[in-house]
Amino acid sequence: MTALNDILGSGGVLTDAAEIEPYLTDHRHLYHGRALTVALPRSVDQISRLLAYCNDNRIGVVPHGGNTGYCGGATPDESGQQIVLSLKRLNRIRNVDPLNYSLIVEAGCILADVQRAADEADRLFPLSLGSEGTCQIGGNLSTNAGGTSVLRYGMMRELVLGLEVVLADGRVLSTLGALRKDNTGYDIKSLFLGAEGTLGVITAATLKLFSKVRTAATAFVAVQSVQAAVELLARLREASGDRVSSFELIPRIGIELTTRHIPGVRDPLKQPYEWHVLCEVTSSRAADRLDDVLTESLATAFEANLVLDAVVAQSDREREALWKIRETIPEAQRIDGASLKHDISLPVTSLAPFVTKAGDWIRDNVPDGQLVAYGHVGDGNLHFNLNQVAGTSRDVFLAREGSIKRAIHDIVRDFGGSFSAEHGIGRLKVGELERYASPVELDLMRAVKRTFDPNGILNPGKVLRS
Ligand code: 2HG
Ligand code: ZN
Repeated sequence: MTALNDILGSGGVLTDAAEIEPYLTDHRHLYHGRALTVALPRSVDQISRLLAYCNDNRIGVVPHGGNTGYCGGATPDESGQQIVLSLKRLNRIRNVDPLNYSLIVEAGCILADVQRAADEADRLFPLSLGSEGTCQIGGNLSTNAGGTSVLRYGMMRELVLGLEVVLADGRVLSTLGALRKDNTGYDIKSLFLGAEGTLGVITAATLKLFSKVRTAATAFVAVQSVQAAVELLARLREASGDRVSSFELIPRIGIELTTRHIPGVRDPLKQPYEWHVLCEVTSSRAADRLDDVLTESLATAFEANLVLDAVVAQSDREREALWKIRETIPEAQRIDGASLKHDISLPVTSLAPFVTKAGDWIRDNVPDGQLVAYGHVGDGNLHFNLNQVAGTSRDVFLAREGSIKRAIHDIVRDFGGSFSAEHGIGRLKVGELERYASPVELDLMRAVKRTFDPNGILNPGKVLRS
């Protein structure tokens, strides 16, 4: 402890059990660990010295951001021998360069603060997630976060120009240069994105900015089927000149859950439908008539029997009300009872047959589970979740998690999809990675891990078994 105090200075090491407690449980309360201590460094140099010390003494280090992850990636194990490394004090915006369309931020910056900094410079940082008021950029980078504007701007990986990373032995790798072109050998930085702190600790990043959105058109649309949603997206992309920024699937049950549990949510359509999409088209040109583009596309899709009904938001208030339905589905699911989550992705062409096949399997095999399939249909990413049916046993439902997950993920694999689209691996999906990644991929991943972290001190047991 003396060594840690020397490195981190006064207030840099938490010792009080009550202060440490919030760092020991993940967002979904799947895991509860113990920790030697929580380190709160204020500088890259302190992190560098801390990691060198931990590497020499074989102490596991668990990087910790806003703790909003879904897979337990930021929670220490039960040994009580690991140090939680909170990045929250590294939260400076180092530079904003509107002409280069870039900014440099530290890992502990809250995503919403980064969005605000971009906005103040008349630019857009487009990553957008339900947890944006709490999650930190370091976590977004380390989990390669997705969200609701991936369709237009890509996942976090695609928004990065450079990184600053502290390696396991304390050396600092800095590639913060704001270059859009840099073909100088292997793209080392890309390995840290989505690595969940198992290869190094990201301390800062140079991120891409875009032109600020000046006009948006948003519609809530009842569609004939999941296939109709996919076809509508293709039409809308073409009609809008590829300016669709969000295209989210919402099932009937999503509306029922949110109207039941979230104050102020109501179904914007006059009668109930089975499937809906919330879609948004945006432009940096204030004069663009996006409402017209959207309305015309919806009208022709109505004639083609893809669309059954629709409302187009007429004000910011109406737009926010439509988004609230989508954004509060996870919260409504949580309030409603136990749920099983499957963050899956497929080529959009396979979505409809997958939903039919996996939906049939659930109907036939999980009588106490209700399918709640929603999400980023434009990216081929569905949150193919199950909620416990009211009046059934929570324990009996949750006890079947393993076999249900296996069956659904096997169907996903048969359709050429992924068992983790945007939530990562963490501790939760280590077994899934072992099952679904090819032996070649696993060999390479293990070799990379050995090279970057030969003593296995970086987030042990996450992504790969330690
Ligand atoms: C979302 O898209 C999040 O709302 C959470 O990724 C999904 O709770 C979930 O399953
Ligand atoms: Zn999502």
